[in-house]
Amino acid sequence: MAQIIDYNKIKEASAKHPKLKEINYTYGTAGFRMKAEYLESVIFRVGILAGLRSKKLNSKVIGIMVTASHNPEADNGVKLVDPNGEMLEQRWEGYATQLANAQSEEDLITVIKSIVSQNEIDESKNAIVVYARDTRPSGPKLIAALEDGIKAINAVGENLGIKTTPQLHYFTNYLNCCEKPAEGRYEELADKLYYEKFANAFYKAVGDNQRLSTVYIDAANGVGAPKLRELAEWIDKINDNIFKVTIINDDINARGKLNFQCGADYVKTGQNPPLGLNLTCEHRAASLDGDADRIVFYYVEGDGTFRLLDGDKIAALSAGFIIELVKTAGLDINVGVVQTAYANGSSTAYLEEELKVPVSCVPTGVKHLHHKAQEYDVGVYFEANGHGTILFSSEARTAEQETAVKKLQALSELINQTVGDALSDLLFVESILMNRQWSFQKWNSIYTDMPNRLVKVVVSNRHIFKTTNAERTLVEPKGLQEKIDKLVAQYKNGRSFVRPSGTEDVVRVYAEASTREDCDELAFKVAGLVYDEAGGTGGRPSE
Ligand code: G16
Repeated sequence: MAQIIDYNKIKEASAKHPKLKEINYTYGTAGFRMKAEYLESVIFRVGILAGLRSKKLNSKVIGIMVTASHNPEADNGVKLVDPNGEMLEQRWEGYATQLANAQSEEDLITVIKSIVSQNEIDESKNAIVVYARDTRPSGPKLIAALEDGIKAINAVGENLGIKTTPQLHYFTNYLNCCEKPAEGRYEELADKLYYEKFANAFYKAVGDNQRLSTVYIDAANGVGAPKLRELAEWIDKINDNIFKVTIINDDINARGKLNFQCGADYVKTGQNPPLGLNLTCEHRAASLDGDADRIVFYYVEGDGTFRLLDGDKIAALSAGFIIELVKTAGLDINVGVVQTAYANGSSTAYLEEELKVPVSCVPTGVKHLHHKAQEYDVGVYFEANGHGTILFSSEARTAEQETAVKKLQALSELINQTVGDALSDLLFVESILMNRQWSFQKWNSIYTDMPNRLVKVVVSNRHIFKTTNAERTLVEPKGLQEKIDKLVAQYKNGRSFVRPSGTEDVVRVYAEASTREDCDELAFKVAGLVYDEAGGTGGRPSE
């Protein structure tokens, strides 16, 4: 039966999820994200948008993830996923914003009609949407609003229940490129197919190499905890002596614990271990974020010094291993790395000077890194915060002969190529370390991080900050960049930049310099400039 658009039905359904007058919604770094109580109308409308996109793309399946990832538990958000498992095409982000900000029901219909006509959408095409959520308490209510939106546009919706963001990306792509599952509920199938694929790929990638010690995983009290536990059980079923994991911060039911003093963002920003982990120098540990798309690794030295193995170190480890395999196999394929302004200066120098690999810098947000990485046969991309993956072009995937090529193929199967995925990244890193028989200490020694610091500044309006040059230069407020430059010039190897967050209501300040003292001083001086310039509303940033 044709799923023709019924505009009256949309109007009626929308009246149950009215837009809050005072809010102007913006599609940020990874979709809409804010306090959960402001999101009902937005999520209803995202259901409509996904239906339109599916119709536009000839009934391909569109994915929707309700999550606020690393943000506090009270926030929520929504990410849209295109049929190939990648983030929503950027042109459509504009439509998402228009829909979210349409004030009345009439305005909403006008926007929908204009999207239909601008894109020559055949209204009679079927539409199908799969959706999932993380463990946030606000999730069920927002999913109900989403379902109303999906029904209002007469699309078919498949609820996948609680999933990690990368599982949703993976399954969306799977449904569009592989044979549709003949039977079984999508909710269970999405888990099974994911575990089966990555467990088997891990087994293949580690070969006969001796397994390493247990890795302790801080799951941020989020969805990564149950999913990693199940994935580890699948690996055990294949071979119970290749992967040992102990999961901590796995309480997904208690209120207030999600991302609280734990998780990848907390560890990366504070450069400290999470709550609940008694880290000694024997431990290898890692932290996921709230929707398990980021991972950072770490350990402590004998003298208690904390050592972070962040996204930059993951990129360096991966690129180094891949380049070696490519050389051994005598393959003529180009490997490149994509970073953002947050990449540690030492990591860029290591990649360019030691590994001799081309490095590009793009704005924050995996959507930007992903597109750039597609320009290489093998494109390695990781944000310093631990969000990233590796893209293998089909040329690299089908090359045959020799162990190195087989290993490359195994690696290409082990990484979730739709999006950064903490669980697949964990197995990927572990397999390289096993192949190399490297400790975390050895991995860390490939280069020494420049002391660096991230500071969040709360201001009354972060949108006055505009950047250029892959976010490394401020264009507005006028004159502020010159003041920052003057400060930076006073520090050896000083570097600092300022940008508005696209996921939190803050301005982010990054600084690095030759010494810890210089770096901290620079970071807080720049943060002070931002605070003064933009009428800071929180406390003045200080150590
Ligand atoms: C999201 C994006 C990342 C980005 C991060 C922080 O991560 O997917 O690419 O680095 O937000 O962005 P911003 O600095 O603009 O707040 P996640 O894990 O929160 O979805």
